[in-house]
Amino acid sequence: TSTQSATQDHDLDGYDEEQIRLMDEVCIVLDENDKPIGSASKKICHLMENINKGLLHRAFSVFLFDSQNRLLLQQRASEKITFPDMWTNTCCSHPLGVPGETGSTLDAAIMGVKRAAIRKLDHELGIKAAQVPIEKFQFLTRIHYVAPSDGKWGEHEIDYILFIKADVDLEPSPNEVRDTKYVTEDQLKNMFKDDTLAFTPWFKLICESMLFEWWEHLDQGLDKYKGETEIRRM
Ligand code: DMA
Ligand code: MN
Repeated sequence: TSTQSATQDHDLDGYDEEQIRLMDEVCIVLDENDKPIGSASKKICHLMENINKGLLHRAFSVFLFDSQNRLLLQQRASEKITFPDMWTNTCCSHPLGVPGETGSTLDAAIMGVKRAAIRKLDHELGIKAAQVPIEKFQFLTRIHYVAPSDGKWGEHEIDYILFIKADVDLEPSPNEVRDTKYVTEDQLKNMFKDDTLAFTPWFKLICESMLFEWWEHLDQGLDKYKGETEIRRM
């Protein structure tokens, strides 16, 4: 039940202990216009039975490019409760319901997700904050999407898309990340043709819509695309 700590919870039997512990993180619950209306545990937010009733939370997706404009991908660890073993963008997670990471105005929310991104790039990939300074992140847009994972678990998020260009040192956490890979646009397009590989639904949505156009404009600056205020419904 909702009053129970995730570590004592039946829904989570058999999963990795660290991933179970992280299900107690506090996510920001939103209305359809991205206004914070409360908070709920990561576990509550990712159960399809709650998502089917409309429960929506805030998230972010980082796309990190190296100095050669290659995109860093990660393959999610087998231990992940949602979307295990799938290839995806550099790093995804949730800003927490704490003062520095929440925000009601769009500007404050963008600052909040950038702080959360720095926290999770270190936690998942071992990238130190000094290599990803907050002013280097560029906010592109917000994507509202829903995606079931395995029937019981899934996602329903307003996802802030962040780009950053930085050369970084990696030290992935094994129970978060199974593998990493830098790809060019052509290499990523070829990965999509390989049906032994699985991709997360949000990464596919972003690839099928804006990613390649944004990617091609990395060096002209993203001014034309940055800071979109409309939420894209996908
Ligand atoms: C959640 O990512 C965010 C998006 C955009 C799907 P996640 O499942 O990797 O979150 P966490 O790393 O916190 O488990
Ligand atoms: Mn989520």
